[in-house]
Amino acid sequence: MVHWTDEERDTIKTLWGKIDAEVTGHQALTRVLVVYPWTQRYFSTFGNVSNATAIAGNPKVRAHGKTVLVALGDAIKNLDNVKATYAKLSELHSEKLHVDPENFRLLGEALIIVLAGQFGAAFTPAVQATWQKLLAVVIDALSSRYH
Ligand code: HEG
Repeated sequence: MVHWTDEERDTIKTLWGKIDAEVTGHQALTRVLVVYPWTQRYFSTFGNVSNATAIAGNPKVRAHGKTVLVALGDAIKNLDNVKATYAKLSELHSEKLHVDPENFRLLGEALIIVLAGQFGAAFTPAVQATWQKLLAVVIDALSSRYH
């Protein structure tokens, strides 16, 4: 089981308290779709996601970015139990949505870049390290029901 120090818990919760789920989720998902264009195929029901301008202005991308960040908040509320928290969500991505789990890693990297941009110097190497650990745990949990 993952061990979290008090400092790590504090680092995660402090930054989370400053994050706007809609803005940050939208920015992160937009980056995934623009930087890794093959991911666009998962969102064929979202209308036009074929170029950077369309993606940035697509209300479904915005709404889904928020959904993803709200789900990240569920992990943050359940740091000692992320795998169980995400069991159903992992099953959904595996069995219904057929999302290649490599894409979870891409979203994590996009989110780190967005947070670095938003928080600048406050997103220190130590803060980044803790958030990378959080995302590794999230990615592992979301990948757990793939077989
Ligand atoms: Mg996924 C649906 C969370 C990465 C593609 N994603 C969802 C839903 C949640 C979620 C909460 C709604 C589930 C429901 O309707 O019950 N997604 C989630 C997290 C992460 C993630 C927490 C990573 C941290 N998702 C992800 C990635 C892709 C993807 C990287 C594809 C590149 N998700 C995806 C699609 C749907 C969801 C296609 C269905 C969207 C829809 O039809 O509205």
